[in-house]
Amino acid sequence: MLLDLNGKNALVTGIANNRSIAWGIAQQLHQAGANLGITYLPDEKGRFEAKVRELTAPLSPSLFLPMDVQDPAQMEAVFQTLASQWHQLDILIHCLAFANKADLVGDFSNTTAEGFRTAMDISTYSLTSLCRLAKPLFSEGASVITLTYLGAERAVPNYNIMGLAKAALEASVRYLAAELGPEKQVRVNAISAGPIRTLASSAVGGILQMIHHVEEKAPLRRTVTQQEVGNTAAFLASPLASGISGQVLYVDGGYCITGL
Ligand code: 0WD
Repeated sequence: MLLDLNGKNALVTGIANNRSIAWGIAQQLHQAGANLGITYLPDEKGRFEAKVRELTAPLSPSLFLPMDVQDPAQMEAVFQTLASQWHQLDILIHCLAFANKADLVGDFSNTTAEGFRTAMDISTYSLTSLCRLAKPLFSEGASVITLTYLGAERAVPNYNIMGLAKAALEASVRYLAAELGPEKQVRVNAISAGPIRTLASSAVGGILQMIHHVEEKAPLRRTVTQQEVGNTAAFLASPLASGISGQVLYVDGGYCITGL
C-alpha cells in the first residue's frame, strides 16, 4: 500500500515561515495529495498573514484562516468554517508552542506564575481545545498529530517551562487517544523532533550548542530536517499507521537512545 492522502482534509497550524516544522509537514501532506487548510497567527499589521499566504500559495490551500489559540472565538470561527465548507476533518496538525523568552534561559525556579500559565495555555491546552472543537467533525480513522521534544522527559538546559508544557502535552496525547479512539478510530500521536533551527527554537538559550551536540552524538551524526518530520507526519496521518495511537514517535536521528 502506498502513502496516499487524496481526498483527505488536513488542517495545519503553526506555520510562521519557511523554517517552520509545520511548513515541512504541509509540503509533505500536499505531496501525498491532501487538501489543506492553513491557519496563521494574526498580528496587528498583518505581516504574518502576508508572509504565510505567500509561502503556502503553491500548495493551493482551500482554507486560509486566522487563529490565535488564546482567542476562543477565533478558534470557534475556524471550526464553523470547517463544518460549513469541508463537513469533515481527516487530519489535524498541532504544531505550535510559546513561552516567554525570559523563561527559556537560566534557573528553572525563576519561572513566573504568569510565564507558567502562558506556556501551558498556548503550548499544551490548545491541543485539547482543538480536539474538543474538531470532535464532531472527525471522520472515521482521522489522525491528530502534535509536536514534542525530549525536554519533556529530561532536564535539558534552558528548556525549562517548555519541558513541563511538553510533558503535559504528551500526557494529553494519551488521554485524547483514549477518548477519541473507541467511537471513530481517531488516532492521536506526537512526534518528538530533534532540535531544528526555527523561529521558536531560537528563543531557547543555547540551542546552537544543542544542535552541535546532537551532530556529534546522535547515531545518525546529524540533526533532522523539517521534511523528515513532515514525512513522518504524512505516515502517521495515513492508513499505513492505522494501528498506532497514543504514542510519542522520535524523529531525532536516534539521539534519545544514547547515554549522553
Ligand atoms: O527544534 C525545534 N524547532 C523543535 C520544535 C524540536 C521539537 C519540537 N518542536 C515543536 C515546537 O515546540 C512547536 O510545538 O515543534 C512545534 C513547531 O515549532 P517550530 O517549527 O520550531 O517553530 P515556529 O516556526 O516558530 O512555529 C511555531 C509557531 C509560532 O511562531 P512564533 O515563533 O511566531 O511564536 O507557533 C505559532 C506561531 O505561528 N504560535 C501560535 N499559533 C496560534 N496561536 C501562537 C498562538 N497563540 N503562538 C505561537
